[in-house]
Amino acid sequence: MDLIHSGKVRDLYADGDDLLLVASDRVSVYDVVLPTPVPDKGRILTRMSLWWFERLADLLPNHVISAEAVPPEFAGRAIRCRRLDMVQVECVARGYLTGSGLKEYRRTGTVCGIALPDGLVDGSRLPEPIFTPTTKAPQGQHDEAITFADVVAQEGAERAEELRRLTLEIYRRGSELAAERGIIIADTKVEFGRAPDGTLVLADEVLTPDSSRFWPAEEWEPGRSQHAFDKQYVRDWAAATDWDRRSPAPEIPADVVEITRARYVEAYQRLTGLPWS
Ligand code: Q0Q
Repeated sequence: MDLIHSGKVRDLYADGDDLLLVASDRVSVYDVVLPTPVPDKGRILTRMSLWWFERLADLLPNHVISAEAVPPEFAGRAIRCRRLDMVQVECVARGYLTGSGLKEYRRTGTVCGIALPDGLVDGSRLPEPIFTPTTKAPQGQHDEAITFADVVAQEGAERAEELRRLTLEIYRRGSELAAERGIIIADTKVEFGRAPDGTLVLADEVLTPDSSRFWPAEEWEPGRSQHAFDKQYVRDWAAATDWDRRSPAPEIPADVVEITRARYVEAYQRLTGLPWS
């Protein structure tokens, strides 16, 4: 088993012809990995991805081979998956305006070349969800927003249209189900690969708090930055310290770790309706 990609909170191993996508208990805020793990985070997000893969299987195939056939040390927080030819586009859908999209909107009135109404603020709900793709920047660099025309130039019109359609449909299904359970999924990033026959396959993780912005619906208030369902307690704690937000970060206090773990458990239970065990 060889480590072929190491991300901030996930690792990818080659195991024969297959891959192992392993989720850690690490948490990253302000793009810095914190030194204190949040117990069960990797298992909770892995199980959340698997739950979504099942619910999206009628829409498109996914890369999951097995969630059980993984090394014991990764039990419950790894997925054995098919090795795919990954599409070199970060496929993002946004239902709300914040983060890099808000910055671009404030400069240009558009996001990825899509004109938006005047007067939108941080956290505004968009008239309808939009496809806002980015490049896949190398580790440590920021992904660059690109237009749909750029995706067409890179992938061809038919494939670009399919990427947009599937990304928006995945977001629509996820955000509608989450909203019924009191969670706003403001935006999400999905990754696709191509199977040997050219079919698009849903890969990576899907509709998790690491690949998406999860906001508690009851606290939504456009005009200010929204509270992240999962990371807000860590962010609030960090803001109350003198940490300069650069690595290395200080250890997270035990009570903040426990609250954060409980938020991941609550997100899982509210979304899936299943008890976390
Ligand atoms: C693949 N990644 C993500 C990543 C750093 C994971 C490559 N089925 C696949 C997948 C998947 N999933 C990948 N490649 C080929 N086939 C996933 C972005 C990056 C750590 C973990 N990179």
